[in-house]
Amino acid sequence: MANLCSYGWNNQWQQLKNDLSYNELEHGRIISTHKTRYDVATTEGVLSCELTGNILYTKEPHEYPITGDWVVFQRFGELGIIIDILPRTNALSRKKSGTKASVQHFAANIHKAFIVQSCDANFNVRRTERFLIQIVDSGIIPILILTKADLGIDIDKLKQSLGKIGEKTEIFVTSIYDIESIDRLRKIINPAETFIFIGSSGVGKSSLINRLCDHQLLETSAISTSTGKGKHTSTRREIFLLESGGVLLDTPGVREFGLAVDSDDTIAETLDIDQLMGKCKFHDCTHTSEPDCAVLNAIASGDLDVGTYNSYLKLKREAMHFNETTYERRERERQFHRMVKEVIREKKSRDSSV
Ligand SMILES: Nc1nc2c(ncn2[C@@H]2O[C@H](COP(=O)(O)OP(=O)(O)OP(=O)(O)O)[C@@H](O)[C@H]2O)c(=O)[nH]1
Ligand SMILES: [Mg+2]
Ligand SMILES: [Zn+2]
Repeated sequence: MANLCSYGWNNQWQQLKNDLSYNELEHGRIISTHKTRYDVATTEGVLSCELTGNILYTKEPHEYPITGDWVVFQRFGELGIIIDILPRTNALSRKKSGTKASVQHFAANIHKAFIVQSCDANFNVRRTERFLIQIVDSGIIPILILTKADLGIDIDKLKQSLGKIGEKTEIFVTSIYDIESIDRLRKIINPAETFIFIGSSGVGKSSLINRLCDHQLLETSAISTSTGKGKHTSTRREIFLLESGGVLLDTPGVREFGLAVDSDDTIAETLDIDQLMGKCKFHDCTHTSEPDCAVLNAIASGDLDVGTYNSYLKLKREAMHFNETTYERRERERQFHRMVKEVIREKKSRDSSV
């Protein structure tokens, strides 16, 4: 019987489960999601689960379980039915690509996020900022990892180019060919904490996880009753366990981000220009053309990097656009619900007058 504490189950989760009166149900953690099926780590290995009709018909698809969620389920032979999702401590989200802005959550209940970039052409300060803002805004602690240090690139120069964000965030330099660099990283992965690896395709996220896992649980998903073939399928695992107890997430959702933040405060704070902003002459200064703008003055005097400033304007525009479209969508939904209620009311009054 596997101990779910290694997946991060603890007294707080147990308490939450009790408070919601789910004592009769089993619990488990989502280790990967498929279209209509979820692989759940349970006390008896990985169980293939589906959603109860209640979730399917009362929740929106963006409220369905995601990797990292703790769920309660009922077992029916080789299949589980997910009854509910325990309230998340946090979730990482991104803006769904396409014209309409809508948030897509892709990983839940995370303590720390590793922003992974390789020491080659992939390294990009602006991308680092984008990842950093989304992570901080989600209430997750960020850590920077520079991989492929063996490629012979000037690491100090790379670190310098990160400017203020490099000073504020812990940075690890790794190579899969340098065991000590992996050991240093392993030391900060605490037992029972959940870590997510974020970064573009090819930067070495999976390679790092492979090196960090001294021991990997080999499990196969349950026999598929939905296809009736009774065949073992291998699990596309997105959660990995370290022997020391750390839980590592490697999900495909993390490769590109569209900014999905509610206010631009996190953007200014992360880019370290929030204090400057407080010194502008006008309290509603847009920092673009106003006289006595502390931000523009700092650029002129060389105290603020113009690249950081441009990044701030761009990300702020993106966040603003995201919020407008989210607002419009919510408004449309509200109007639709109002209309439905009206129709029901009219029908009821017609029925009662017959
Ligand atoms: N030289 C060098 N190559 C590395 C290192 N780490 C990973 N690689 C190589 O980089 C390539 C991509 O590594 P992956 O671990 O698959 O990258 P990933 O970030 O998981 O990519 P996706 O799963 O597509 O998001 C592979 O060919 C690795 O062998 C490293 O430290 N040094
Ligand atoms: Mg990978
Ligand atoms: Zn200003």
